[in-house]
Amino acid sequence: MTSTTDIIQSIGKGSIRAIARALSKVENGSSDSTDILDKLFSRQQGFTIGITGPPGAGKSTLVNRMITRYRKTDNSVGVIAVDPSSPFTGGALLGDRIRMQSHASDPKVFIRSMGSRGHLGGLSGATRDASCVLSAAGYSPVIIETVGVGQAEVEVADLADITLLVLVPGLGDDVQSMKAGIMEIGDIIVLNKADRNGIEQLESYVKASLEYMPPGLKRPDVVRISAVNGDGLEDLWDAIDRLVAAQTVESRISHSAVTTLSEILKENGLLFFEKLLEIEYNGRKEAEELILAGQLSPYAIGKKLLERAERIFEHNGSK
Ligand SMILES: Nc1nc2c(ncn2[C@@H]2O[C@H](COP(=O)(O)OP(=O)(O)OP(=O)(O)O)[C@@H](O)[C@H]2O)c(=O)[nH]1
Ligand SMILES: [Mg+2]
Repeated sequence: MTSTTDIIQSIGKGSIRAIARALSKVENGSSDSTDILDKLFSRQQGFTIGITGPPGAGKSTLVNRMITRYRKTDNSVGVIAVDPSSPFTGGALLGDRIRMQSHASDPKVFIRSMGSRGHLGGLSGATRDASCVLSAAGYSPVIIETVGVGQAEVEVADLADITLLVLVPGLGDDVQSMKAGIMEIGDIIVLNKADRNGIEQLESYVKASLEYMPPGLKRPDVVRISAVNGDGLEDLWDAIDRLVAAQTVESRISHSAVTTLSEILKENGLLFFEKLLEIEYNGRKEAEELILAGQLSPYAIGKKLLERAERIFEHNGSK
């Protein structure tokens, strides 16, 4: 199994090996990954659920519950475990922790840990592409678990069709210090560990914070659960189902088309200008040295590269 066509055909037949192969290719940004994604993009049928929140909030425990829930209706479930803190080991720990749980031997559950590796678009680009592969392979939902509350998580929110922000009692300063905007990344704010003390305070705090959301933005649902003992999960599933029902395959694809195109423009732009940098200055390192030596500013270099690009377009007869 080597050619893109073979891989695409095998994915169509549900070959786990082909899916794993395609995932490695997109994760590493290998040269044929674009062709694979090109063929798969419009085949995406399912929906994606992003789950984010601080370390230890119970995200994986919730993912496990969610897998059980969707397996009851015979959905195939994909899970991408993202760990922004380890770009090279690819969040292996995270994935292992999930894997150890009850679904590891179920052939209709595909769990993958994700690192940014060679992908031009970094971790979020790699996650976006992996999610495209799994969704086109028939997994629905594709669940994306990301640790933390920062830029990487906002990017996940942008990527997923539905986003859950998981908070827990006792975060104290962590929650207090979260940027106000963080509350806006979740379609649903899940208050987990409701079996613990402090859940009341957390709920009051979260609801009070939501009062300050800018007008016009949709207020997220707030649902209390205990992922460990199962309390509140039915309410959470209802909240998710309502959001899913408000979307269509077309609305999801069109959202994905807009965000993916915009990221690909950035990624390609970077490639293009890195090449020009190579031509004009022997690459990024030498350009940086010129800047550090005080000979050129980054602005002068940027301007020079744009001028160079314009000359190329003129030479090729731009429209
Ligand atoms: N008391 C209680 N503990 C819970 C609940 N949900 C999860 N836990 C526990 O919290 C700990 C962390 O759970 P995980 O599911 O690994 O949390 P996570 O958010 O995936 O953690 P990272 O991936 O490391 O960020 C485990 O010991 C869970 O058993 C809950 O509802 N109540
Ligand atoms: Mg986890």
